Amino acid sequence: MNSSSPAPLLQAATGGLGTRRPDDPELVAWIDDSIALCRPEQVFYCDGSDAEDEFLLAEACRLGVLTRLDPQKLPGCYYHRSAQNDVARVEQLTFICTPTAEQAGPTNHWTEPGEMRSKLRGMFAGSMRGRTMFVVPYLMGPPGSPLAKVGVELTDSIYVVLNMRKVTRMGETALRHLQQLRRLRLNDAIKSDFPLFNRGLHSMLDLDPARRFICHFPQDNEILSVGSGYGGNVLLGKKCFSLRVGSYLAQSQGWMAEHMLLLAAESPEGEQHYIAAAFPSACGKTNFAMMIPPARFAGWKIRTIGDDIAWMQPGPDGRLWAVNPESGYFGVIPGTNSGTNPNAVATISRDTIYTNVALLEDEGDVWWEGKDGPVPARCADWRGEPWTPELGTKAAHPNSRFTSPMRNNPALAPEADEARGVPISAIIFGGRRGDTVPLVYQSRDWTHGVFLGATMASETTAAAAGAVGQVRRDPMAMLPFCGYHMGDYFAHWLEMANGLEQPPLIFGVNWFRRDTAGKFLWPGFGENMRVLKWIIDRCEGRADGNETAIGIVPRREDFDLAGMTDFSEENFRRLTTVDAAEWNRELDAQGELFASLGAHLPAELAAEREQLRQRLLVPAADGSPSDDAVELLSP
Ligand code: OXD
Ligand code: MN
Repeated sequence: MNSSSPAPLLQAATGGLGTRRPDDPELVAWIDDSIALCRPEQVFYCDGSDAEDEFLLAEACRLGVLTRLDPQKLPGCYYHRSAQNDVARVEQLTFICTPTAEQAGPTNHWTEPGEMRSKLRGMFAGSMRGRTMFVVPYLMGPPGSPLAKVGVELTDSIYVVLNMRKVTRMGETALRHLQQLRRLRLNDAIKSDFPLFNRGLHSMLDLDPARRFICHFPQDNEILSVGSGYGGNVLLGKKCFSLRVGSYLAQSQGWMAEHMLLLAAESPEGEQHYIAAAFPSACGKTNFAMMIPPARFAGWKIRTIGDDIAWMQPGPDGRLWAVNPESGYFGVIPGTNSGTNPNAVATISRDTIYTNVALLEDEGDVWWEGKDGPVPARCADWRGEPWTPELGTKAAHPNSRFTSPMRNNPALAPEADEARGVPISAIIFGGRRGDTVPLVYQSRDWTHGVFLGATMASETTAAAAGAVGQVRRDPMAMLPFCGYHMGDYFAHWLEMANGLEQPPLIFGVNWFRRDTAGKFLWPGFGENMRVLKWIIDRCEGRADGNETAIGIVPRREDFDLAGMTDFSEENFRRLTTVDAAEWNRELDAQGELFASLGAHLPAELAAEREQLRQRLLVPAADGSPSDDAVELLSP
C-alpha cells in the first residue's frame, strides 16, 4: 500500500467519470502539451464529485495504494504508507526559480528558470508511460472570495488526488471560478496577462531522492514537482501554491500569504475576536486552532477557521481581513488525543487518510504514539515491520499525518466559508524555544511587531527532512515558504501598514520554555486559552503589562491563573522573565540573518534591532548589571 508500488491503470469507470475535459482553451492547451511530454496511458479528468471520490478510493485500494480501515470503527478512513525515503518536505530540494538569484534571495535555493525547466522536462519526458495522469482543478479560498485562486495539478499519483480532494475545493467549483476569471479578462476587467490559473505538474517518477525536485516559477504561476509522493512536496495547492507562489503574488498585488492558523474566539458575553497565528511546522498550530478552553473559561467558544495558511488583505474598513485558502487539514498526528486535541480526535474519526502511522494487527485500525488507550502489544510500524513496545522505536513516523476535510471538525467556524473572510484583531508569532522567549509578549507597534516576527526562531521538527531540535531563524514561520527575497518580504510587511487604519496588534508566544531540569514550564494545549485571553484583553485595552526591553509582558494581576492547581507563581515569574544575557545572545544570533539580507533589509528593522540593543544596555531597576538574569523594566 505505498506510493512506490507501480501505478497500474484504473479500471473503466461508469457514468462518464473522468472523461469530462475542461473547455478553457489555455487550460486545454497546457494539458495537451503535458500529455505529449509525459505520455500517460490514461488521462482522468477530476470533477470533485462524491461518485468520483468513491470510485477513486476503491481503485486506490485495488491498486494497493490505500488500505480501507474498519468501516464500523473508522468510517470512510484509509491507510497509506509512503516510500521510506519520502516522509517529509525536502527543503534542500525545493527551489525558487526566478530570473535572478537575487529575486529569490539568500534563504531560498535558486536555479535559473530555463536551466531548471530543461532539466525537469528531461525527467518528465515519458514519465507517465503505463500510468494514469489525473487532471485536478482546485480552488484555494472560499468560492466567491476576491482572494480565491485557481490551480490545476496534473499528477500521476492517485494518493495526491484523494488528498487534494480533502484539503482543497476540487473539481467543477474550480473550473467555474476559472470561467468567471476568463470572462472578466475578456471584458478587460482583469488587465494583466498573468496566467489565470496556477499550473502544477507532478510526477512521482521512481521516487528516487536523487531525482527529487520541488520547483517554483512564481513569475509564471507554475510549479514542477518530481520524485516525491509525500505531503507538502506534492499536494501542490498547499505549500507550493498557497505560500511560495502565493507570497510572491501577494507582494506584487498588495495582500499577504502567511503560514498562519486562523481562529475565532467568542467570549461568554458574545464579544468576537479573530486571531491569526504563525508557528513553524509541527509546533501546535492545529492544536491551537482547535483548542477547547479549560473549565475556568466556561462559556468561551474557540472555533477554527484554518490550521495552517491565511490569505489576508486590507478591507474597506481599514482592518486586515483573512480567509483560509484550504478546506481540510493535513495535520501531524503523533501526540493527538482527547487530552491534547479532542476536536482533532473527532475530526479524524471518519473520512480520513492516515499516512505513515502504525497499523494494528487486524488491519482495521491505526495507532500512533500518544493516541488514547493502551499501547498495543504488537502492530506493524509505519514501515510495515512488526513492532512491539520493547523495541523502543517509534511505531508511527514522527511526521505521520492525517488528511481530513474541515467539515468534520466539530469546532469549525461557519466563517471558514465566508467569501469576505474575517477581520483580524491580533497576529501571534510563536516558536519552539526552551529558553529566552517569554510565554507571551506584545510588540510596541506594527513596525516593532514586524521585527518580532522577522527575528523569530524555533527548534526544527520532523516536518522537514533533516536534524530535529536545532534552533534556527524562521522569520514569520515562513523560512521554507517565502517565494522571494526575505528582505523584500519584510519590506512588504512594513508596507502593509499603510493600508491599515486599524492594524492588528502583534504578539510573540512560546509554549515550550523549560526549567533547568528540562521540564516544560507551561502546560500548553487548552491552557493556552489563558494567554489568548490576555491577548484579547490587550486588544480591548482591559489588561496591563510590564514594559520590558523586548516588549510588554503580562503583569501577574492581569493574567488569569485561577484553577491551575499544579502551577506555581514561581513558574509564572520564570515564564515572563526577560533575561538580559539570553537576549544579548539572541540579538547576536539575529545578526546573521539580517546581514545575509544585505541592502534588502529594511532600515526600519535594522533600527529596531539597534533600539533593542540600547534597551538591553539599560541597567535593571535595582542597578545590577544588565547581563544578569533580571527582568528589564524600561526606564
Ligand atoms: C505542514 C508543514 O505540513 O508546515 O503544514 O510542514
Ligand atoms: Mn504548515
